[in-house]
Amino acid sequence: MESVLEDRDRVGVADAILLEDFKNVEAFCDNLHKRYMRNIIYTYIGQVLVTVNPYKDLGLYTDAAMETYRRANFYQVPPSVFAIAETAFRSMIAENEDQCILISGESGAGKTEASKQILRYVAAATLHQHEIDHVRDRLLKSNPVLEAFGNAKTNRNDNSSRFGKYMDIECNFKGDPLGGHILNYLLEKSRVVHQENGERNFHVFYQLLAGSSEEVLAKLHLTRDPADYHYLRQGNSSRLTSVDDKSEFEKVLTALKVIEFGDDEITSINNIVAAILHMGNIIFTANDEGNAIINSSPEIKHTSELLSCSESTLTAALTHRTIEARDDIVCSPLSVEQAQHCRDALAKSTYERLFNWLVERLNASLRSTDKAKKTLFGILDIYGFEIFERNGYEQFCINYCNEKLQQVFIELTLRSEQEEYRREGIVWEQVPYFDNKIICDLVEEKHKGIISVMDEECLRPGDATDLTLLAKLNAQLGKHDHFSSYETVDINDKQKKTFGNEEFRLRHYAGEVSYNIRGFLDKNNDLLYRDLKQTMTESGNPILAKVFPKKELVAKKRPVTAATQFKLSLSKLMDILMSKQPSYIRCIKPNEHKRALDFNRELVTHQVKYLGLMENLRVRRAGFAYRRNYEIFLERYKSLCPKTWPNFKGPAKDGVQHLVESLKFSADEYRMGNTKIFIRLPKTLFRTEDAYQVRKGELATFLQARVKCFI
Ligand code: AD9
Ligand code: MG
Repeated sequence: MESVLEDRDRVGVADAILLEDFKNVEAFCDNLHKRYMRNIIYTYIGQVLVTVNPYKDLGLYTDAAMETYRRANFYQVPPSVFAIAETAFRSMIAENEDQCILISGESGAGKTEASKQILRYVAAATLHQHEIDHVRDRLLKSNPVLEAFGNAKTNRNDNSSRFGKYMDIECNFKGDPLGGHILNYLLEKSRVVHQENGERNFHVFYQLLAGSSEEVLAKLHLTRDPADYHYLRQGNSSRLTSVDDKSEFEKVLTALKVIEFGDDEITSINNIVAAILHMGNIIFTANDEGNAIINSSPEIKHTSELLSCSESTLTAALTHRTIEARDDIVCSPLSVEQAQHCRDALAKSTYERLFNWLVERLNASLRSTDKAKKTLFGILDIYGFEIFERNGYEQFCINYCNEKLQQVFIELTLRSEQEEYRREGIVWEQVPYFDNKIICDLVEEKHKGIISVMDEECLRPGDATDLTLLAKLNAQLGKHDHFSSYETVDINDKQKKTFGNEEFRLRHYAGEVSYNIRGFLDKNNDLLYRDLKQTMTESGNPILAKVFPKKELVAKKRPVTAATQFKLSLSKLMDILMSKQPSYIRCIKPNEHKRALDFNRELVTHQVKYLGLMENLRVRRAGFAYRRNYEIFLERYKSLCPKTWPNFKGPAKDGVQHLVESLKFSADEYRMGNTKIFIRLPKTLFRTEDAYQVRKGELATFLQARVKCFI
C-alpha cells in the first residue's frame, strides 16, 4: 500500500506535493503541524525529507524499524531518515554511483541526530562478517569520540556541533563497508578559552573531570569540580541536566578501545586536555617594570609537566616574545594582557591540533586495506545557521558555510528537476527562486569580498585594528544590498538606532545577522608566537611532537589566514558534493525551548521560508505533482480497469494508458513520459486512490464471501 497516500485527513499528507494549496506557506506549515502533534516528524517534498525535531525519544530507530525499510520501496513505507538512507544505498549499489546525504537546518534542528541514524543504517546494511563488523564498529565508534572533543553546550543546543564533518563510508559492490574517511571543518576553538553565559566548553573537559578514576585524576593534578578551572566556569553552566558527563566519558573510553587507541595514546590525550585546564589557571602579574611574570607556580609546573616540556622554557615563552629582525634577535617582555593573550593562543592552538590529530588517527584506523573498487556513501553534518545575541567571527564563518550549502541545494534540486523533465520528454515551466549566490560572492569574491578585505587588513603592517577593518568594509561594501552598518545606513532610516557602532550586518538567506567586529583580525590572523611553537616542538608528548612539527619553525611563508583556509576547504567540499548523487534532509526546529510537542508557528514558518522549501515545492509542482514509474503505478491500480485486471501482458506504459482511459483522465490532467506517468494535480490522484480503496474493499468482501462458500 502506498503509505504517502494514507490517512490524509487525520495526519495530513506525507508528501507535501500532494497539498492542494501548494503555494501557500500556511497550508504547508499546517500539514507539518498536524503531523508533528501526532508525533509524525517526517514529511517529504518529493525526494527531499523534511524533519521537525521532536525533542523526545519516539522509539523510531529500533532495529525492527530499520528492518521495515530494508529493500522497501520509498513510497510504500512512511517517510523516514531510513527511507532516505535505503534509497541512496540501493542506488549506490544498483548504479555504482557515489552518494551523499546533505543534512541542513539551523542549530538544534536535529542534523547530528539524523546523521547518526543514517550512519547506523548504512553500517548495518549487510550481513555480518568478521572483517566487515570490525570496520562497522569503528565507523560507529568514531562518533562519540568526535562529539566529546568537538561538541559543546551552546544556548541553542546542549550538544551543538562546533566543527563541520563530512564522512565517507567506502563500500564494496555489495554495499559492505570496507573503510571510511572523515573530513573536518573549522573547529570553533575560541570556546576553549571563553564561553558565553549559559554555555560550556567542549564536553571532553567535563567528562575527564567527572569520569576519571581518583588515581588518574591525581596523576593529572586535577580536582572533580569544573568550577576550579577558569576555562570551564565562565559560562556559569558547568553542569547539564541533559547530559551525564561521567557515563559519556565511559562511552568515549570504550570507543577509543574499539578503535584500538593504545593506553599510551589515551594517556597522552588526557595529559593534553588536563594541561589546557591548568594553563587557563596560570595568572600573570606585573613586575615593577610593568612586565608580565607568573606567580602561580603550581599551575605552570603542572602545565609544563603534562605538556612534557621544560618549565623554564614555557615560562619564558609565555612572558616574552623573540623577534628576529634582519641579523638581530630581540627578546622583549610582554605586558600582562599580552601574556594572557599568548596563553589563550597556546591553549586554543594546542586543542585544535589535538582535534586534528584525533581525526587523522581515526582516519588511519578507518583506512581500508582492501584493494577492491569502492563506492562512496557520504554524510554531511555541519554546524547549522546561528544567530546569537552577540555574533562574532565564528558565527560569520558558520553562516557563510550555510550559505554555500544552500547554494548546493538550489543548484542540485533545480538542476535535477529540470533533468528529469528533459529525460522524460516533458515541457518544463521556469520557477523564480531566490539565488543566494549574491551573498556568497559578498563574502568570498576575490579582491572584493569580505574575506579579501579582511586578509588585506591582516597583512597591512602597522596600525590595522578591528575598527580600521570595519571602516574598510564600510567603504568598499557599504553599497551592497546585503551589507549594512551604522556608518552606511542613512541618517533618516528608522533602523539606524538598532546598529551598534562596532557591528556590520549581513542579510543572509536565513535572516539578518549583526556581527561584532571585535576579534575578527586576531582570529583571522590566527598566529602563535614562535617562542611558544618552539617550546611545543620540543615536547616529549608524542602527539604534541607530531602536531607541532619542527619544520613549521623554518617556514618562511606566512600561513594563510583562517578565513581563507576555510574558504578553500569549503570550495573543495562543494566539489565533493557536486560530484555525487545527493539526497537531502532539511531539519526544522519547532521551538526555542528544546520542548516536545511545542510547535511555534512563526518560528517554523520562518525556517520553511528561508530553507527555500516553498520554492522546492513549487518547482516540484511546476508541472506535475505526482509521478511514478509505469510498473509501480500499474501494479497498484490495475484492478480499476478490466483490460489490466488481474494482469496486463505487454509494456507497463500501455497498461497505464488503458488505465487512464478507463478512469477518464482528461488530456490536461496527465502526461506520459518515457518511463513515468506524470499527474498534474493531487485531486486526480486522490480520485484514483479513492476508487482503488473502494475496489479493494469490494475485492476483500468478494474474497471473503468466496472463502465462506468453501467452508
Ligand atoms: V547544531 O547545528 O550541531 O547546534 P543539530 O546538529 O542540528 O544542531 P542535534 O541533532 O544535535 O541538532 O539535535 C539537538 C537535540 O534535539 C538532540 O540532542 C536531541 O535531544 C534532540 N533531537 C534531535 N533530533 C531528534 C530525534 N530525531 N529524536 C529525538 C531529537 N530527539
Ligand atoms: Mg550538530
